[in-house]
Amino acid sequence: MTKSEQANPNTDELRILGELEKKILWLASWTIHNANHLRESADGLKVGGHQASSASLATIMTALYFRALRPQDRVAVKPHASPIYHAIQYLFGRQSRQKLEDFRGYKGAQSYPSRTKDTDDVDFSTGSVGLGVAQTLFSSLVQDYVRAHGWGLDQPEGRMIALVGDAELDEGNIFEAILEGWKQGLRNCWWIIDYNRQSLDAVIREGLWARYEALFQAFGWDVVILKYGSLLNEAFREPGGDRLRQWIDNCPNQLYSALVFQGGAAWRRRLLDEIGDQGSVTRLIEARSDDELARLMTNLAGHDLPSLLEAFGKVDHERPICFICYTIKGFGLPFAGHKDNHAGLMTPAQVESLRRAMNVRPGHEWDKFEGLSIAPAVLQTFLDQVPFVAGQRRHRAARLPAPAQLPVTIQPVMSTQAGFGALLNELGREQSELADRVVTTSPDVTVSTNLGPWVNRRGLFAREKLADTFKSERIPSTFNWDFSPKGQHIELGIAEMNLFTLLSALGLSHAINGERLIPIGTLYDPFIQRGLDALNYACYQEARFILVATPSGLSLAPEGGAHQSIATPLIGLAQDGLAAFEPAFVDELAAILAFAFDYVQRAGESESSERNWLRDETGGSVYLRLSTRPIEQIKREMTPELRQSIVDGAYWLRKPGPNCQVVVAYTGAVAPEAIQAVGLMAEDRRDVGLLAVTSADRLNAGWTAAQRARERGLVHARSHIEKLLAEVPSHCGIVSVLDGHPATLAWLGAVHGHRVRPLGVEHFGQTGSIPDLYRHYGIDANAVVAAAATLTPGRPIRHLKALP
Ligand SMILES: Cc1ncc(C[n+]2csc(CCOP(=O)(O)OP(=O)(O)O)c2C)c(N)n1
Ligand SMILES: [Mg+2]
Repeated sequence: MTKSEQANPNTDELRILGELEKKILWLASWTIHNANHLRESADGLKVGGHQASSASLATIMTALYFRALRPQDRVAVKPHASPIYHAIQYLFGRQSRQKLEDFRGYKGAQSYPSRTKDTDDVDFSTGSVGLGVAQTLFSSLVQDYVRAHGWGLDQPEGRMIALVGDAELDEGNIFEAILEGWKQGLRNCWWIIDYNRQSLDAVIREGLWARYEALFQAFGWDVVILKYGSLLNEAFREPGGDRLRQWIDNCPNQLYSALVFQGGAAWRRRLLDEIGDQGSVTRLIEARSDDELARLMTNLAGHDLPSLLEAFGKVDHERPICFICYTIKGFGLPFAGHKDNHAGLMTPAQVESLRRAMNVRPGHEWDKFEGLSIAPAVLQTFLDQVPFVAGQRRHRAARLPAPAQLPVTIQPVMSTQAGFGALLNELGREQSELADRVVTTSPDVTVSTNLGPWVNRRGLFAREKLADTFKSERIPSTFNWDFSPKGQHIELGIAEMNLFTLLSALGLSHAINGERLIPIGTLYDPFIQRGLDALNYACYQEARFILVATPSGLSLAPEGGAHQSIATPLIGLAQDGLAAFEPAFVDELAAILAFAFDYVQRAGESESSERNWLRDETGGSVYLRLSTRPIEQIKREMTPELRQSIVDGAYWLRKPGPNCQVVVAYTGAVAPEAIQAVGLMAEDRRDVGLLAVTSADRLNAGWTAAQRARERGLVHARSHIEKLLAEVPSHCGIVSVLDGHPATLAWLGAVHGHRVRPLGVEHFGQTGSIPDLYRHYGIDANAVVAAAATLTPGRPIRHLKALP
């Protein structure tokens, strides 16, 4: 086929596409109606369905999926176009009728396209608006990264495409992404804006398209505005057409929407009122019936297959493109254009009339080609030859061998953050496949999170080489800031949302590009909250990465009060798909990082492992909460048993005796305070135990899973924490302590019914030295001893100083 044949389909093909467009609109409407009908009769609840949002994209998605897309392209579909997406996949034979019947129900097709929960080949999940859009941009960058390293060159380059709601563009993360895309030389990315001028609540501001146009152009994107369809363009060429065009161009969004809703007679009245005395334009209007006039006036390019196919087909470059497609929310449905249509559902009578208009007989609603004017065999042959479904779309990549132990030189006094820098430095020195596949990234905190030594060894990534001028000018500097296509660090601007979205894209490379990467992202712990929705999104898509957050808690004392993080350990505990660790010592960190390199690559389907009742075969992402506080390291041999316990979440640093009265359970940087407190109590409380908790998250997850297993009849299921606490006598009290919210460890008492006094941080903001702050917030050795004295009866603990 020549370029122009590709761009312009013949009339037969256009007819087929028109029929398919009708069919997906019907199937999506029926899916929503049917699901609601079933729900309503069962429990009286309606579930919404976003028919209007879906219909808005029906033509664009017809043009894309049935013609313009190639198997290597990846698409983030606007959340509310999910019914249209599933209908398309149903026609391709990749979605079952059962799942459509169960739309929005248990195990049915998902309300919003889901990469993990849907079974019909969703490329990127969407739902929280703005995130899927940015994901496509970062996926383009990751594709470039992979290819620049010489991997995946046997695969064709794909386009990363987002179908974007116009109100979705209010989300700030989109603009953060655009800026980053410009810095990184974005290519092969299309954003197709469904410019229906409606959001959830209302009709949007006038003239937004012009702001979008200027904005995208400013960041190096091509902008293609698709406003009028072929019918309107033809009418504009008729006598009086200019006047009609002027009228539409000036028509406010609200009025246009209202007339769309009201239909042909209202269009005629309004047009004749406003421009009817102007000669030839009157004839242009009068020459059309009400229906024809309504068809003409709603013939926007976003609902005009020839315009869309031409625009998509003629792209012959890799620059990023923003298509602004004028559409009508609810196009083809009775509530088209109505400003309240977002959650609108069709009444049974409206569904009946749509059924009649679509020639669908009762009982044949799910028949693929029911009511279409083209022979089923012809339609099926066409569908079988659609380019999009002609190739493999999901890839797999082999697992890289990860060593059980990572080399590192441990200084006598060291912070976990320094340990992390040293571990990566050693990794960067080695030649191994794993080290070559590691890609680090950081939002302008590369140096302050200790990635500097690694970056010095492995370089920064850019598609074009860029030398460090300080180096070429021979100005001494600790860091070598050379960019090259072989570099392994992607330096980002400060926006944390971009960090998480990039991690999401890097962490899906094995499935999208067929090339495995081991992404490591660093940031300051408190800023996890800045990007939390994007982190959650990355986990929901099952992207795999290692997140290193440092400094954290009060222990960053000199950095100031505003940056103290309290809630992040609870995020670590609660976030699905993310195993959170907070080691105190560098040898623990080495064991955890080695585990993480393997864990992020796992993809087993099996249930909890019987050893610790965690989802260890399934794998996931990893969050390391680290500290800048240098603490005295323990000289010890790392045995396989100790390594396993560290990874499972806890071990006895001092095992309690049979008469134990107090256990101190600590996490992270407060280890010296916990150790000191145990020493201070030793004379006045018997057999004091010291439990090092390296992962409250994994302990808690294992405990929960083991309980559930027992409730299912597996009476011997025991989790790691249950085994650790099994020998602790029931009269013993537990004082838990961490530089984070006390609830992180408070649940330990529920495991075997021990009383717990959880210490931690509930307020923040005070500056000071670490001793000042630990005393102020009550997580120093004195606070631990005071808690133990109150919790456990016995003689006064002599070393307890008066608390200030
Ligand atoms: C982060 C986030 N905030 C709010 C919502 C709720 N919400 C869903 S759709 C929508 C408006 C969408 O408007 P637009 O993007 O123009 O799509 P349309 O409905 O016009 O198809 C809102 C506010 C959401 N899904 N995600
Ligand atoms: Mg909209």
